Formats: sequence, C-alpha cells, structure tokens
Amino acid sequence: MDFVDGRKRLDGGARKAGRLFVVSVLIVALVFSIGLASLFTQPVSAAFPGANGKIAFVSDRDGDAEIFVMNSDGSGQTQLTFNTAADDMPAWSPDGSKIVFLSTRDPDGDAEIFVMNSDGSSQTQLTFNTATDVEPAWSPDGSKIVCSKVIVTATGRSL
Ligand SMILES: [Ca+2]
Ligand SMILES: [Ca+2]
Repeated sequence: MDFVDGRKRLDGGARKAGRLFVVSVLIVALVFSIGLASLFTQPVSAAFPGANGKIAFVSDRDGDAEIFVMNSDGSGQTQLTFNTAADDMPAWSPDGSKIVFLSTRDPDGDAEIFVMNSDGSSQTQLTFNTATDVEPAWSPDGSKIVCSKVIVTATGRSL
C-alpha cells in the first residue's frame, strides 16, 4: 500500500475487493427492492389473447373482481361483469366468441363456472354445487370446458 498526495493508494487486489464489495451491495439492494415491491403487488388474472386478439383480464377497480377485455395495446378496455361478487379466471374459447370464468355470485357464495359471449352478453351459470369450482379451460375444439373443483374436507382441502 502506497501513499500518494497524503491519500492511501490501494493495490490492485484491494481495488478488486472494493469493487466486488460495491457490486455485491448493489445486487443485494436490487434483490431486496424487488422482494419489497412484490410484497405490495397482488397477482392478477389474465388470459392469453383470444382468436379476436383481445385480452381478457380481472380488475377490482370498481371495488371487487370483475372481468374486462382490452385490445393487445391496452386500448378499448371494456368491463363485462357488474356485480359485487368475485368474477375471476377468464379464458377465451378457441374461436374467441366466448369467455368462461368463475364467479361467486351464486347465492351459496362458492365459486361456480359461468360462460358469456365476448361482449359480456348471455352470462350463463354452468356448475351448481357447494364446491369451489376454479381454473376453467376450453378443450382445443371448444366443445368442452374443464375446471378444477376444490372440496373442503374435515382434514383440509383437496382438488
Ligand atoms: Ca364482480
Ligand atoms: Ca361451486
């Protein structure tokens, strides 16, 4: 270690260690800030664009979860469901003409599977049971809909 102009001059090893320390601190700060940010964001539900190019998504901007559609550039956001229950997990039919989704609007309050036209018209309930029906999806030819059913047992939940 030398002294130049009264200041300590670090040798090459010490400078590398110093740089490594600074880079490490920056990486830790970055990871921490990403983790902190994720604490304050909630996951959102959205579907791959339908055959019509539109994206179906869920927003609680009116106070509870509702289904919306928009163009792939974010324009033309249109609300399709209007109620105080949770409407979630939209999925486009293969031809883009319908959206299947879950809703808790049933008087029992548990999730049921519904289907509607792409403009929100003709909302029709498809399941009627006391289980939680979730994650609806279409068969490739659009002729069938599959969903998961959460059944609460005395020992816990099972799908
Ligand atoms: Ca709703
Ligand atoms: Ca149900």
